[in-house]
Amino acid sequence: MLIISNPKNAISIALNHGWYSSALSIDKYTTSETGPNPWATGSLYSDSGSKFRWNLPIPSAGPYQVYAWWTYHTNRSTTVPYRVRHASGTSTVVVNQRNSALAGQWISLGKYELAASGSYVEVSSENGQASADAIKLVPAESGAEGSEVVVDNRSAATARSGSWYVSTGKNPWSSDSVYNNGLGKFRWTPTLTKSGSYEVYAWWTYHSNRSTNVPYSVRHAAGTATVSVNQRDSSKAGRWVLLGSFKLDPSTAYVEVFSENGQASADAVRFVPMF
Ligand SMILES: [Ca+2]
Repeated sequence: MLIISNPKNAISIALNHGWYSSALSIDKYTTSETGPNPWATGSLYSDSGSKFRWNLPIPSAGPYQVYAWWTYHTNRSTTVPYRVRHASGTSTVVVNQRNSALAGQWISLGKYELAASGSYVEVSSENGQASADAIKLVPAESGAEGSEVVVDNRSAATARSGSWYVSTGKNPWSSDSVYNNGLGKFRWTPTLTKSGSYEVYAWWTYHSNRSTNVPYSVRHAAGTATVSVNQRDSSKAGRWVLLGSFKLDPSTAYVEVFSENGQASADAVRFVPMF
């Protein structure tokens, strides 16, 4: 895993492979003195109309999970575009940097095939104030140790009871999400290669009819844990929300969501190995 930090930090940090490089261009981004929890020692921000680019020196072409870290401020834009230049073009991922719950941590921008040269990530303040802090790349060869696993509602590795309908909720993971107004449950079963501790995240979509008390249950190595979430809070929808860290056994692990307390959205779940 390599981590490329912003030039303010000067030192870029490499984990695991002892490899590092630094980021390149700054354009009208200034130091954010107040943004809490920067990666390393500081972050940058721009109020409008500027881009910040991290050039990605890729050790070898292939699939990578790309993550961004930014800092929170009340003036941040709620629609900050990150653009990922990958082997087959450029993809834009829009994030809400005014949501303090998402700042100061690694947020996935997705998985991309990256070429050995010319790959970059760019953040833009074209929609208002944007923070530029750090980018992390994790090689994502299938089954490689350290790879995260995402199971979407459209995956074959799901099961359901009750009536689940395609939702109009915005920002689904992948193509769509489903919801249930009656009694039902929806299960995602990951293909994990190794027992160990995983961070388990859920992604759902917002609708004003969603329940404020939607239970997810995580089947872990020692039993089942239930975590209830508020799916009527639009600031928590359309993104990864951490349900917790659990020791998972590949032969038993799954996540379920229940509509027993009112309308529930089922979209995707994500397992990030902590080893
Ligand atoms: Ca989905």
